[in-house]
Amino acid sequence: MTNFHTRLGAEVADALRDGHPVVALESTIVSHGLPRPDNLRVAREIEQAVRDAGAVPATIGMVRGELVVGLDDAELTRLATTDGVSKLSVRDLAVAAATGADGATTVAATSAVAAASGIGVFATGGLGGVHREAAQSFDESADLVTLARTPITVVCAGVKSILDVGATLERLETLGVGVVGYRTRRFPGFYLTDAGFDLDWSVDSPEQVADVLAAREQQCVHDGGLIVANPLPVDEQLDPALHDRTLAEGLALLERDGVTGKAVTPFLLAHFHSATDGASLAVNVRIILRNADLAARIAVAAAARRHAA
Ligand code: PSU
Ligand code: MN
Repeated sequence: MTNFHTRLGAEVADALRDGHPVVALESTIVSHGLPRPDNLRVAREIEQAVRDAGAVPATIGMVRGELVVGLDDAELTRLATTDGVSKLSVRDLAVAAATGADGATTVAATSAVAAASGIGVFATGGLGGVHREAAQSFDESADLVTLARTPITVVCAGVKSILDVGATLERLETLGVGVVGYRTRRFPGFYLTDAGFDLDWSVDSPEQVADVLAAREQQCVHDGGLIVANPLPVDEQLDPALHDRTLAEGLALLERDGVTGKAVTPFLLAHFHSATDGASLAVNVRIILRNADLAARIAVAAAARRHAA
């Protein structure tokens, strides 16, 4: 009989047992969000950024039906370089396992698997959210509802600027997902430093985020997710004029080609990467590396707090 239990990578298993800091990383960014061949190099750099800040990386994905927390380099390479890797949200995990699929986990699936494995901090680029035209298409990422019921801290540069950011913030409020800016009271727009919306809260240090997590745990009231929104410095963002032009083109192409559902996000990201001659790719990589570093420092602060308690 096939065993469908999640497998922890050896290093991740040791770290979790010993209470050392661990940071979850998603694989959809690698398989569907970044172009080959850069994607594999970047996947390794993200893991290195986590290590450099003192935590153990746990990239999550599915290999031949086995759900793995802490992919090894061969497994990471497989998801980054082979065709036919599925984009897996939470609802897909069991079906993909039973059918022996290779799959990459989205923010939603990565959050759920990480939390179920005892990992509290997760780094990604930008969250999914409410798509433009969602009033007609109903296209809202499962990232939002999953974060409403999953106790995980997600470090990200806001939600992808291809989305309806205002509507996404409203949905996060309704769903009870915490949102704090990291050293800012403006919500970042992924490629852009500022998406044009105020935030109620900002935190100043990894230690302060660790305090938030401890408070939440001790209060036992809110068991949903916390978004730590970490904006790019203004001089590192994508040129806003180039951004707006590229987005308008991408949205027109989406309509022309009739792209819908889970293909929308990868389609728009790929359009950005090709239409900006790699400028958006460089920005995307910067975003992820910065978030991996901050997430690791939060995990380190949270582990130190637990040990002191
Ligand atoms: N952020 C990135 N690149 C990505 C994604 C996020 O910088 O590729 C992925 C994440 O896995 C996220 C998914 O969960 O896009 C959202 O897809 P959808 O809109 O179909 O839910
Ligand atoms: Mn969608």
